[in-house]
Amino acid sequence: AGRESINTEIVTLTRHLNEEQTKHREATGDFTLLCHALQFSFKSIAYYIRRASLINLSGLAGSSNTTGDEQKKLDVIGNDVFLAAMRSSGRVRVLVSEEEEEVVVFDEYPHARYAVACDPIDGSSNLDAGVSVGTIFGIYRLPEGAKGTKEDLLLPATELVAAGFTMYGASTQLVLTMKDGPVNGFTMDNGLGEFILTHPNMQMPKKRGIYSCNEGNSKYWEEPVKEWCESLKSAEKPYSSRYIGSMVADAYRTLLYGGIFAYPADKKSPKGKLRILYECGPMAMVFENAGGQAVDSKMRRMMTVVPEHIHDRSGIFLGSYEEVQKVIDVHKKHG
Ligand code: AHM
Ligand code: MG
Repeated sequence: AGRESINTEIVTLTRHLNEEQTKHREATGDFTLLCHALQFSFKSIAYYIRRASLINLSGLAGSSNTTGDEQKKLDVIGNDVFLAAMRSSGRVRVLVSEEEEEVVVFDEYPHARYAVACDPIDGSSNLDAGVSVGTIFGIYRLPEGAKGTKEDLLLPATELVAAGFTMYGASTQLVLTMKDGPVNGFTMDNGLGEFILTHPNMQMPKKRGIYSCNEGNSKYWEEPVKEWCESLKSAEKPYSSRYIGSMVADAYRTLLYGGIFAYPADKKSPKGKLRILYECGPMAMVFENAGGQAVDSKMRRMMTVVPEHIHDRSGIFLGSYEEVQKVIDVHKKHG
């Protein structure tokens, strides 16, 4: 009696990764090491995001800018942190970042076996308002003899060995999935400094009346998209509309509650807005592995779409299986 009930059998991300590694007898530990470096970059970015609002709002802690240097924007910090972590892991050969025009090649590690695509801080236009932002990432295993060029990354998401995202919100949430594996959700415990497995084997609801898109673009939408959206609003029980404008936050809510997130290609942006390699592809893998669907504006399975260039964009619909099916059905009807 009088004993506090403290759970001492928690599964940290580190433990989870170790357990995964021992399941695969052929595993060399390279992938696990890469994930540890990823984990560190998420912790750092979370930390800098928290600190940045202090520095900017009240000029506290480390803001002394006597040299007149402009404070490094968080986008740049996020990118630098991510790149440094990936480089120092020694396991990454090539990397694509939203913040880098060209592919980044780590020539100091010619035998590294992985390629990484990422958006270090997605939704950064929301940062000053304290709205959640996130990091999206996808990891590919390089084939034997890969030369370490951008071609190594011009792959469909079906080739991903792992993908996921971290959301920097009221708490920091990490969602991680491996090829054909379950989707696991971790919550950062700031006291312990560890990601704790809080959402094992995430399965999203098959349907839910919530839609999430920038309806301000609707005048540019193609006919099937307009019809689909109208049908949600005129349903017997009309859908709720939720749009944060930060993909990771909108996607995380959709994953938990169900519904659909859409950023269609339209007459103004015929190729869509979101990027295939580090926004659409990894998200599609997470959603499919959680029992949902993801398609592009041509109603192709998102995971099969191959980018021609590293920063190529695509329209996307992702969410609960039945909600995405509705979009597909309306498009079929239009032929
Ligand atoms: P970014 O990579 O420049 O941050 O843009 C991507 C963001 C997504 O997070 C979000 O889904 C979308 O842009 C919102 O776009 P819009 O403001 O056009 O609705
Ligand atoms: Mg982005």
